[in-house]
Amino acid sequence: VEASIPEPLREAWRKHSASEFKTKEEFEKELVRHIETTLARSLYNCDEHAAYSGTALAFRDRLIIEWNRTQQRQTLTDQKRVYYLSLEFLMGRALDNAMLNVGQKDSAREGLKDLGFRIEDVINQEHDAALGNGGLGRLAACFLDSMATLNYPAWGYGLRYRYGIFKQEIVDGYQVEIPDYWLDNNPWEFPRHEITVDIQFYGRVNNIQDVSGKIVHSWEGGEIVQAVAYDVPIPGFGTKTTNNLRLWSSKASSGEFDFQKFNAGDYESAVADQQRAETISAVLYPNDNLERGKELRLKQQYFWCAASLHDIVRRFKKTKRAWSEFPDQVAIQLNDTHPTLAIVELQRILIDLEGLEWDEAWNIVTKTFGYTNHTVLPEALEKWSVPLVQNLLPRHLQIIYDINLYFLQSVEKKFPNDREILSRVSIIEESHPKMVRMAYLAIIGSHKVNGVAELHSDLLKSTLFKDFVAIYGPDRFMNVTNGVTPRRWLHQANPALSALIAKKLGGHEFLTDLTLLDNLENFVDDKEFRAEWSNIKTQNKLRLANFIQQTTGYKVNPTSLFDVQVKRIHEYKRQQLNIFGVIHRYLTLKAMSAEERKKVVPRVSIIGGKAAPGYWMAKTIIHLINKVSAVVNQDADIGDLLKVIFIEDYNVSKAEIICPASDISEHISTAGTEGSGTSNMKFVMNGGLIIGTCDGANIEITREIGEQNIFLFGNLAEDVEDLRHRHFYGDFQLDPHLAKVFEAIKGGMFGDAKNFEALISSIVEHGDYYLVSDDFNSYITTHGMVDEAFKNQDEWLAKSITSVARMGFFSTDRVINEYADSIWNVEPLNVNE
Ligand code: GPU
Repeated sequence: VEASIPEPLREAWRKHSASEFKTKEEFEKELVRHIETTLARSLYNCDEHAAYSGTALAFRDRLIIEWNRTQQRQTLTDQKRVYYLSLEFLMGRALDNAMLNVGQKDSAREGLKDLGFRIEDVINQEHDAALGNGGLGRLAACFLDSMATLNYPAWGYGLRYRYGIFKQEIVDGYQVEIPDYWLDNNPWEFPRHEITVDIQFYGRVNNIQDVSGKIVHSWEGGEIVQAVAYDVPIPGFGTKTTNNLRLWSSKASSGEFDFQKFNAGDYESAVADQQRAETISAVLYPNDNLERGKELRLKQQYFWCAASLHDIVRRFKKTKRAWSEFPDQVAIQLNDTHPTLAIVELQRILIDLEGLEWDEAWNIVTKTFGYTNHTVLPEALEKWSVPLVQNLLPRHLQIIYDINLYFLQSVEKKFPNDREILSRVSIIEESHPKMVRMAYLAIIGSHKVNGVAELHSDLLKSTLFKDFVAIYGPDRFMNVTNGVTPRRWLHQANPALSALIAKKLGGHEFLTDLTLLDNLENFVDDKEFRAEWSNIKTQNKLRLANFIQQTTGYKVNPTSLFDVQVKRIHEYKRQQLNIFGVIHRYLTLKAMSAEERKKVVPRVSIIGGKAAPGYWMAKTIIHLINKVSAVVNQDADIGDLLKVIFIEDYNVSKAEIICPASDISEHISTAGTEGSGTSNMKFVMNGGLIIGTCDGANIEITREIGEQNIFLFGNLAEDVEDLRHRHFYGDFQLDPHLAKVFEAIKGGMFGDAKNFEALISSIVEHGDYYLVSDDFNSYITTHGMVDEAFKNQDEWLAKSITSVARMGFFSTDRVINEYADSIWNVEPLNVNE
């Protein structure tokens, strides 16, 4: 409903229109006002959490003022918008980011000090917004930051889960999952109870012939669930743009259905219906790189796609343009196949509700969508069983069949003598039950398909999507290598390094043009600069050491080499390789003489990450890490030479402490399995070196920073298939060093050996799918080179500075500009007019 105030009455509005604080004084006034009124507290009962809430509310006011202006500006200029559809947005904390992006952190620091608080303690009160599993969700969050910073008119669309990713606790070495209820007094969201969409499920399709003889499809019956919008403001860095992230929450439709039941005295069943509706947005599925085909997940996907598309179409229709202009106004990016139903839903809207012809509609659809693939792992590729889709979304299944029919007809025309290709590329897999292959549907319904790093995009073209390259030609497939936002991952996480760089480069411009970092190379030999650089790393390691002591009780020596692997626990990411390497190091140390030990570089191995609750092998790996930690850390004979730390409940805010503190970090996936990886970029940007395989973006990082600045090891992607094949036919030799590690485990050195039998037999008996044994020797040898290199601190420092200087490519600003140019065809808005 439009409720615009007529021009003659706008004077009073203009006079009293909200304005943003610009000084410490004004901030204090806002803060005290919020604490005393909004929060109903006072100076007699204002704890740190109330100080956090008040500060957040003061900044939220600022954001919403800019948010309003941005939306107004974008409506007036009426140009093409981008919609980023993602089931995950791993945002982390918002307050520090808001302070830095609007450029008022100093006002806040001083203001809070005046009122009796330390800004760091206040910031630490915030609960992470953890609506994601890992890299895919964090990438979406970095994209939002870059899109706002670059002034693109862009919206994120997601689900407002009541429970984000679970909180991980370690009990007796085992992972235990605790629900993450995070919504209580979350100041960063604005409920829009007036923005709702009714979403239909189940029911049946009636095919009716209209007067002209045309068949009209009408989807009837079933149940209705209501989607309610919650908006989260996304401030750009150093710009007026504040974009919107719209998250949908499910609730029972207020339709007559409930009332009838209620009036009939069936109160309990009315309440049960309500709860069933609310279940849709209740919980984030905690799987990373794994799809399990659960009906509720499909419901989530349709609920979110349908609500978002309805919103987008509603906005488009307000402009009164012809449908043919839709792709000139709207670009929709699919973050993996999770939102693929949006393709079908738009086609349904256009033909069933708006009366367009099939071809005209399909032309609009394919011009509108772009699809990003994030993995080649078969277990992560979504397939939905046909009976499931038939039951939940009967009309959509018909449309999918029609899309498939027309597609296969065109393939047949192109390859008339190839019968095989039709079954290979069919959207419907002819299995029992039949399955809908979502990636194929996403390719067919989009005009561009991209992978997330060069190797990954090449693998897509040469393996998974090979037939589609033959069908559509190579132009539909492209690469856009991932990045990270330097605002959060350098400026916010490592303020000292950001300040030092700014001092050297004469300002903070590098934060919005990261390629400017290359000027740092001029100072690699600058003595004072090097000393400051090294000192900052030491301070960051101290901060992490303190954190480790507070959270684990273990004392680690900050002069040791800090070796970090933090990411989701997965066999393909090979935390097992890491911990076997640690055990090998421990055994080696134990066998050394006192003289030999004097030459050893002391090391702290830090590992963190969550395992999917149903991923038993990943949980076994966590268990082993914790058992090794317990044995090694209490071994007085070894002392500081080796410490093993498992970081509990790894999340975005912990990553902000960990990334700046690493000397070396591990990105050691089996070659050809990691889409891109993005923590590799965060670590190098913070002056850490990396050890890694030739996989994902490691390859491009190497190309940028130079081979001499990275520790690469292991088999290449092109050799993996052959090695697996050979193992399968019994050609497998356990690496002798690894054999010793297994002997130690089997001998009970880390508790009951039975606990780890399956982990060992997956390698020794079952073909070593992830090539842990094949890469083991290369891995430990390369770690030996890391130790040697660390002894020469001068050279290490040069590598660190040079690497940071060459990381300009890995900003999500570059990534977003590439998407905008080659997929979305959108321009940034001029915000200075
Ligand atoms: N990724 Br599929 C996830 O985090 N979760 C998933 O379910 C899938 C992919 C990751 C890739 O594993 C990682 O290599 C990549 O850097 C990231 O997406 C962002 O593209």
